Amino acid sequence: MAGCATTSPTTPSTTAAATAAPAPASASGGPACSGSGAFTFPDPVGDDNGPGTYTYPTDAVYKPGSFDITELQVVPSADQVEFRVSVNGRIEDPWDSPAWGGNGFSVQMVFIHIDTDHKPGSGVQDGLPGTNVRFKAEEAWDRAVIISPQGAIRVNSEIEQKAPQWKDRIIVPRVTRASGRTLIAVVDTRALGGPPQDSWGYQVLMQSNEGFPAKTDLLTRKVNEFEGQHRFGGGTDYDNDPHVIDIIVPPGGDPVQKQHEILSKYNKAATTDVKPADLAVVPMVYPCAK
Ligand SMILES: [Ca+2]
Ligand SMILES: [Ca+2]
Ligand SMILES: [Ca+2]
Repeated sequence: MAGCATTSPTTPSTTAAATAAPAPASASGGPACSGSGAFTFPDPVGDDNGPGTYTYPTDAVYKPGSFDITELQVVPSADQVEFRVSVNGRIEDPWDSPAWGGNGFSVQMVFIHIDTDHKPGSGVQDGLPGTNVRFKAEEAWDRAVIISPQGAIRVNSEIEQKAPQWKDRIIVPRVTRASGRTLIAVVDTRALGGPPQDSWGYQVLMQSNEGFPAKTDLLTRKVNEFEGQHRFGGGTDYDNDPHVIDIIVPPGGDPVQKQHEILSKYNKAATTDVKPADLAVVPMVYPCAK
């Protein structure tokens, strides 16, 4: 059942023989697709500032590059899919995640929203709680994978409290771990409703793991007007600004400029009773669609 994955004590069965070799990003800097839904999609370095203004929290654990997506890889094999999100810095565990049943890292958290049918009105337009973004009707997400350092019991409890209406769409990976600069989630293919297709769309929302989130936020860290010890800065003190630090954008044009434009389009005047229409609309990226 999609919402109730438990952490497996075994290591992921991802041997070179069992896993399709991911293609490297293409020389042009665009997506590299190797068929059967496998791909590598690049994101530039240095755009870990949301709409262009966001700054990291001041505490020393938030090291430069920690929230800067450099690449998304989707690697399908027989009965599971690996989602690999790389950042521009070695992933560390300053909060000692084993002490709280965690997954070997501390400050990052990623929500991967996936559009599996590209049909208007099919899926969910709201981003996961705490992201303050939404999707177009024709790009509504059908599955979301949470890559959190928190253990599966905690993540499932948060989903139950904050997004129960989507719990069958939200996937807590069978295994979540970090290796070098890469966050890795291993998901059962059946939790995705079937193997990844070249027609699928993805959006990677980079967030930060907040162990003490607000009651409307699914383990997300807030962005305020001014940065604080554990708050991002450069946004607003309300829930109208996108609470995402880096995203991926469709190929073509300057990806940094594109991201800044996308994440700047929200209603700054909406400070109370924020409506979906006030929020920034983030695009799905269809790396291998024909
Ligand atoms: Ca980036
Ligand atoms: Ca959809
Ligand atoms: Ca980006």
